[in-house]
Parts: sequence; structure tokens; C-alpha cells
Amino acid sequence: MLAHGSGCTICVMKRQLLSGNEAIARGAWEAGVHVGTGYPGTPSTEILEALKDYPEVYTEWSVNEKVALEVGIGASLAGGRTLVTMKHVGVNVAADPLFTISYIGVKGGLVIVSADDPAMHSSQNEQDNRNYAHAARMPMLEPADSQEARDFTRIAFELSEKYDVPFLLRSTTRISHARSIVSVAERAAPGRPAGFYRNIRKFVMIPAYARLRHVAVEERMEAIARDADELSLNRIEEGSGGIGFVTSGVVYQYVREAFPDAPILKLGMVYPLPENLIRTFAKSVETVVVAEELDSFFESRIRAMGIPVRGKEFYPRLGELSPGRVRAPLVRAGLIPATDGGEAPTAPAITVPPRPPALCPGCPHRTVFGLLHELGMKVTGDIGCYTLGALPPFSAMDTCVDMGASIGVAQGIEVAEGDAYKRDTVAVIGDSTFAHSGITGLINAAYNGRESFVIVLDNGTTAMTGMQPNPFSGTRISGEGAFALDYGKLAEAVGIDRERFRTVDAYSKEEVERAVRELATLDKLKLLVVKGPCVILRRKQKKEAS
Ligand SMILES: Cc1ncc(C[n+]2csc(CCOP(=O)(O)OP(=O)(O)O)c2C)c(N)n1
Repeated sequence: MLAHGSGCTICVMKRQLLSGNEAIARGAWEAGVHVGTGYPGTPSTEILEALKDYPEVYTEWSVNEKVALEVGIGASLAGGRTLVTMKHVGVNVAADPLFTISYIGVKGGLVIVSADDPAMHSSQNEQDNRNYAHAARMPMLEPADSQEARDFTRIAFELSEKYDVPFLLRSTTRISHARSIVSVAERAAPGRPAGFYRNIRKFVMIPAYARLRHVAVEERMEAIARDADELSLNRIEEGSGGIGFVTSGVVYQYVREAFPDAPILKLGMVYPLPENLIRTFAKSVETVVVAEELDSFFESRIRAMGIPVRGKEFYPRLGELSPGRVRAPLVRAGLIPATDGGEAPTAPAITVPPRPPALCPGCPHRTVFGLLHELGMKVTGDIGCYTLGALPPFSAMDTCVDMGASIGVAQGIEVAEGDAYKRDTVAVIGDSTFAHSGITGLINAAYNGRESFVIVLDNGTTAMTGMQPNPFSGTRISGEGAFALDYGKLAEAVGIDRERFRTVDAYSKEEVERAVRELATLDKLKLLVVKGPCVILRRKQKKEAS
């Protein structure tokens, strides 16, 4: 583990090669961040993993994104500068506190990172979280490389305190994971957080006070929108040619590469938009083209300002853009001569044989899925490495919706099938996912008298996102030992009797088979924990020990 700080050889270097995620951590540390919380999820995970190695910062993997934000809110209200990190779907989980902290505001700067995943490299959907900025009335910054990731994070803390509002920082997979050179600085002397002081009318959102705060929220957003025209994060890059591009984030890099001489309005603050700056830019070019991935976020808003603009007629709402994908549609539409600016950059002509993902050889999840395949059970699944149980050769998962959904979906099947229900449905969920949002589903099953059969696949880690510890692992992000949640006591607490709660060894096919066959025939709620360490984790631990 790196021990950053004074004396650290990396920290004294003024220029470092950093991924976007590492640069966000660096920017937060330089800004004097006191607290960093989050829940792992690609492409956001490495932010907190990098931040934990800096001194003078408390970091934690929280049990889920909602709790991560709530811990962050408490830290901010006690005066601490706070960073909260999650992937785009994590913001859905955290949406409840997100919308109300917008009303409450901050004490210490609060920056919430939403790492979006256009093209779904590692996600179950491809939602565009710029929409959250509008919906929650929260400003959002979007960096276009690692330097900006560091700079914007620092600025976001300052602006958060200036405007009394949490700032959203959006990255996408290419920004989070690409590395580039970053000029860095020392940590600001943040001092100790001032501590929590009562302010009931501002912090307690009962309707009477929330109505007042909503007025303040709208006034604040108007003020930020006015100031956005002057904000250096939004800039016009002058150029030649009739087409001017409005863009942000990684797409800015694509546009710049495809059209080296074009005028560009590069938006660093993607919400609220700088209306006067956009008008000035639109007047300076013949045609405004918005280049943005996923939703028509800028385009719709700019059109609503009464400014003629083009964009989605050329660019898809799905997946990622690239320099070639930014340029080719404009050539096809005749807006750009094919010869202008040279050939469009194309992807290298390499054909890679398709390699469908599969559970690792020796993975402890294999036994259960082999068995469920044999038994032909209906399997409501969840999200983790084990989702690969849906693919051949197992083909043993029938639903996968969101983290924690397996247990609720199984209950829905049971109630809809009614008298015809044959106890042939099983909910399969990993340990981290069970702690994240499966336990509430289990309580629901107990409370509503369901016969659900729940299998927890406990491989001792959060494998899918790179081996982060979780509340069942017995360690924390720092590596120190921690309280480990006890399945047996949990089962007892929700009224599952001894016959209906079992723990078996994932690597013993006989044990697993006996338990699954026996439990599947029983009435009432059943919980089976299949325990076996992740093979990759075991290998890693062996390596570290030798
Ligand atoms: C709301 C949300 N947060 C985070 C993620 C990223 N993610 C996918 S699966 C997973 C947890 C996997 O751990 P576990 O359930 O223990 O299964 P394993 O991969 O170890 O088999 C995470 C954090 C997500 N998909 N959705």
C-alpha cells in the first residue's frame, strides 16, 4: 500500500500519470477532503481505492450507495469536506437522500461522483445521469481528461460551499479509466471540521421548512445559471468552418480529434447551462451541432432556448461515440466534405475472436449453478460474478434486474402463481449484494409469510468489482479487521428456524445438493448460505503471503 503525503515520492512530483478516477481522488485530497464514502461499481471503484491511501482522510465502503450518501451528508453537515462515489445505477439507490440534500445544502463541500457507463461495458443499463442534475436541481461538472478530473474536483468543493449545494461530478468509463498526465499540488490545509450545529429550519425537511427551502433551491439554480456564463470551466475555442460544436466530457476529445480546427463550445459545467455563452457561440457559427453521448440533454435544452441546433439526427442515443462516429454522419449528410480534414480516424483492423465471459475455472459459484441447471428450477438472479450462471453451460438464471432484486422477484412469482406455486423458485444472490439490498427483501418475505428459498453465494468478497470487502468479509477498506455480519443470527431474527437455515461448503457438491434438494421441499422461508472463497482472491492472498 502506498502511504501518500509529505515524504511520499509520488506526492512530491508535480506531474503524475493518473487515471481519471485517481485524479478525482487526488483533486479531493488536495481540496482537503475529510471523508470519502462509496459503494463499489465499475467505472467508479478506483476513486475510493486511491483516496484510501492518502493521509488525513477517513474512507469507507458503505453498505450501499444510499447509506454512503447519508454518511456523506452527516459528514458535510458537521463541516467536513466530503466525497461520495458510485456508478450511475448507484445514484438510483441514493436518489432519495440526493433529492432532499439539494434542499438542505451543505456545510463542508459535498461532491457526489456519478460514473456513467455508456455502451454498458459493465452495467445493466446505460442511463444518462445528467438527467439527475436537472431532476435534483444540483449543478453538475463533467471533466474531459484526468487533468480536468483533478481540477474540477477541487473546484467542485469550492463551488459547493460557495453556493451551499452538493455538486455532482460526472465521469464516463473512458474518462474514469484512461490515464493522462496531471499537474498536481499540495493539500490545502483544511483544518478540522467545525462540528455539527443545530439549524432546524434548514436541516429538518418537514413540509413547512421544505417549502421555504424549495424557494431557495430555485433561486440558487438561477444564480448558478447566471454565473455559468462567466465560469472558466465553460469555454469557447475559436476555429474555422461553418459548423460549431457544443460538447463536453470525452466527446470533446473525439470532436477535437475529428475536427482539429472547428469552433467548439466546451461545457465543463453541464448543468445548469450558460445560456448567454451558448447564444454568443451560436451567433458566431453557421450551424450549431451538439455532439453528446446518450440522451439529447444539451440539444433539447438549447433548442428550448430558441436556438436552432442539430445533433441527434446524426448521433445515436445508444452507446459511445468516437472520432469516426462523430465525423462520419456529418460527411454522409453533406455538411462536411469527405476530403475536409483528412480521413476520419477508424478503428484499427484487428479481429479479436469473441470470448464470451464465463465463471472462472474453480469458481465456487459453479457447483450451485450446475445443480440448479440439473434440477430445472426457476432462478431469480441478482448482480455479481454469479450472473454468469445465466449463460451456457449453466443457463440457470431466469431474471436479473437490479442489486437485491432476486429475493423480491421470487416473492412476486410466488404470489402471482398462487395455488399453482410449486416451490420450484429459488432466489440466488451474492454476499455483497445481500448486504447491499437483499436483506430488506428477506425481511419482506418473512413479514408477508412467503415460502421463498434464498441462496446466498458467499465467496468472501465483492468479486465482480475487484475484491472489495463487505459487511460479511470481516475486514474494511483499510484492511483492518471488522465486525462480520452473522447469517445464523440474521436468519433467527427473521424467524427462520434451524431446519430452514443451513451453511454448506461450496466445494462439496454432495453437501450443496443435499441442502438444496431438502430445503426446496420445505414450506416457509428458507436460507441457504453456500460458502467458498473466490479463487482469484485466494490466489491473490497466497501471492501476498509468499
Ligand atoms: C446499484 C449498483 N451498485 C453497484 C453495482 C456494481 N456491482 C455489480 S455486482 C456488485 C456486487 C457483487 O458482489 P457479490 O454480490 O458479493 O457477488 P460476487 O461478484 O462476489 O460473486 C456490484 C458492487 C451495481 N451493478 N449496481
